[in-house]
Amino acid sequence: MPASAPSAVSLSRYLIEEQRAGRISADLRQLIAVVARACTSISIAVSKGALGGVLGDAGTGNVQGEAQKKLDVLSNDILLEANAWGGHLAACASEEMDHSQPIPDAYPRGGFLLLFDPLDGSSNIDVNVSVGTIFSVLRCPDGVATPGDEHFLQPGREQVAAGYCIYGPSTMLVLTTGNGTHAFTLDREQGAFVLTQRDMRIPEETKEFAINMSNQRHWEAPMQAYVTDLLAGREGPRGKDFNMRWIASMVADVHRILTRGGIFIYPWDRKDPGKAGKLRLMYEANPMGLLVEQAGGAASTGREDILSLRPTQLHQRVPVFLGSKKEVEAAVGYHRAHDTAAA
Ligand code: AHM
Ligand code: MG
Repeated sequence: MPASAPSAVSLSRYLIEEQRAGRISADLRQLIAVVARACTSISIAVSKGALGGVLGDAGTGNVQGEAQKKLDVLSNDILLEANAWGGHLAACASEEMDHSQPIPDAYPRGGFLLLFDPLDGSSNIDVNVSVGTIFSVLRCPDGVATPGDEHFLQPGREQVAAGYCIYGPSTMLVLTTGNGTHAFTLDREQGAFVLTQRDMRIPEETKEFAINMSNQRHWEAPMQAYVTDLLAGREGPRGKDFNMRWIASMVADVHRILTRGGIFIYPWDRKDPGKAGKLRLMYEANPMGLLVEQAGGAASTGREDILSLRPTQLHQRVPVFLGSKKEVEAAVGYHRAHDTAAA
């Protein structure tokens, strides 16, 4: 290595420098370090595949009525156990648990609330496609000794940190503490995350969209109109050809968008009209929304900014449009035009 080459910046060093600059507290730094360690353990379990005996269904269901995979349950346990005793957290909530759990009485409670989807995209585990962990950190309201679900119901703008860890060909942690979105790659030999992309930026414009097209017939009118125009390509009103990608693993689709731009959409549909969408606000849309906004992109329900929504339930679902800013604005424009004409 030439003498002038900068030495690698580990996640620990990055976090300490953020703390020294007064942008994060020591407690938040330690909390993120614990989450990153738990993600390293999940990465090891995921990468063992069939050899680890962890593939397949756990034979249980979660609060959303979805079958749990063994790795969903294992990842949830790893995150809970790692975060129980550090003293930085007051409570945890997870896609895999009906209600939030306060830190057990045996341990000191800290000032933060942690939400996570321990293994997002878990239907992809058995086919060896990238999956990931998504997390969001909120402050525990002052004076609350034993937090309950209601204390988690804060708008996404209140997040003090958000991130995901993607278990793909390499394991990467993508993190924001409100000062840009940064990517760290796991050095498996050293067991440490190394900063590999500072300040990720999503191009404002894109020619790539991500959506599960098989739901098309269930979408509402403005979604039909928007996607019809994307598919019309160069000859249509958008005047350019679009490409489509759908991994069915939000972490992998969002990682692609943070890397090269695009729009990710999971809209409301009529398949299950009682549900506001498929994805969950508190531990999927909000953390991804903050990461994307911090990288210069946008996150919307099609009608409102995701990060401004006032949550009403821990496991609330929400339509999601996120990624390249101008493309999200275009999709929002179709909804606005439709709603105005209908008014
Ligand atoms: P999960 O949290 O139960 O894994 O579900 C969320 C996943 C996302 O990762 C992905 O974007 C979406 O579900 C895929 O849904 P579909 O199978 O309808 O395409
Ligand atoms: Mg999930």
